[in-house]
Amino acid sequence: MILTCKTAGESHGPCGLAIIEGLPAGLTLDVEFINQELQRRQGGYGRGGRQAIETDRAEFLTGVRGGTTTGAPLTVQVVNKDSRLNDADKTPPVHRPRPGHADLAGAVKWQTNDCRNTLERASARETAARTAAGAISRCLLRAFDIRVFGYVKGMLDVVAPTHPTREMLDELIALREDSAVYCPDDATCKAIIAHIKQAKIDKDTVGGLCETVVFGCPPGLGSCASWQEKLDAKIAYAVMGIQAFKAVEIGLGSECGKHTGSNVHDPIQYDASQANESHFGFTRPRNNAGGIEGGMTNGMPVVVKGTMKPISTLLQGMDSVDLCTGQNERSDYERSDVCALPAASVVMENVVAFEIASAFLTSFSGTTMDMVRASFNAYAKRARNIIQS
Ligand code: EPS
Repeated sequence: MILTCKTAGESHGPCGLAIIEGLPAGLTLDVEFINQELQRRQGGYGRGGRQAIETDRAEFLTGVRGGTTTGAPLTVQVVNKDSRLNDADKTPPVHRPRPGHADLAGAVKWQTNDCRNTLERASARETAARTAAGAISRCLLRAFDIRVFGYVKGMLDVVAPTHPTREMLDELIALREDSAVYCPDDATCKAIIAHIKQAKIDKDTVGGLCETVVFGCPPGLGSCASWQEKLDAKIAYAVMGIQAFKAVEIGLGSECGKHTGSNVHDPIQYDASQANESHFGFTRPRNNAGGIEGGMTNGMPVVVKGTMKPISTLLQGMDSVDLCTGQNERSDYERSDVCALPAASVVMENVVAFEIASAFLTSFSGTTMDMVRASFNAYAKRARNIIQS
């Protein structure tokens, strides 16, 4: 069965839910880790008042018994403390759509001049459920030594000179934990904080750039056999599905078009002494492909960049139209964040992880973790014998 996730819930409804299908039985969930990811998603400099109200925790409603998956559909719930959707006084109608938000298109789509229903579902609050689902999938990845690292890479005129490696991973995680904006590079971190402060003063907002790197994927996850199975396409779909993301790049990304083939493609090397590594001995001196060729992992780290636009709720408002009168008005303001880029880096890390886990279980399927492991081990053994030395 293919690993899938559906989410439900409104920003100010009772809860967010993720329903995950396709996890094998016998996967032990690290609930502390899952909750840590939820907590990180709530944080980061630039957040607004909502996060002081919420304490996001994963509550397992179905598919888990004694901390271990049963193989049945898993439902995880994240409760909203600021639940007031059915109190009309506390969730007033929104008639002046915010440029950049789903407000206007949703009002037309659902044939109403009140943007409330649209914004409640379009809200980035939904990413709490998706982060929980991603963190759950990472419990599976970690059982196969696949590690995922996400961080804030840049904003406006600054880009961190950070290029994560497996060897640096623990140090990078520690640096990221020390950073108010989840950026392991101190100078970039300071510049980003200054930008967020200025945006707040200007009653404006800022977005930026996130990067996620996945270490330890065996070659062959995803497939070139059909375009729907291409892992880069699936990752792009998932990352573009994060609220406010406007661009996704794998490896060199759009820079590819600025260089010739010999400078873009990564030479192939083989080292039999490294056949027991996750890449089975196939290495590259560089990683412009971002670890994916032909829609499949090639044994190098998977490197994904995502760009988030500035939050569309501006304290200063923007030119808009009142949907009741048709008159030009400033857009409505709802309590919001000046910048949710650090949170978005956590969401991105976890949605990328989910796609990797899905591709992994497609290659190595099994109803139990033991069967998945046996399938993976058999594959790894054969892959190590491709070159008969
Ligand atoms: C959001 C508006 C704010 C954000 C929210 C996304 O919520 P509120 O209107 O309740 O202050 O805080 O993000 C979250 C609640 C979250 O947990 O990430 C929006 O309009 O998208």
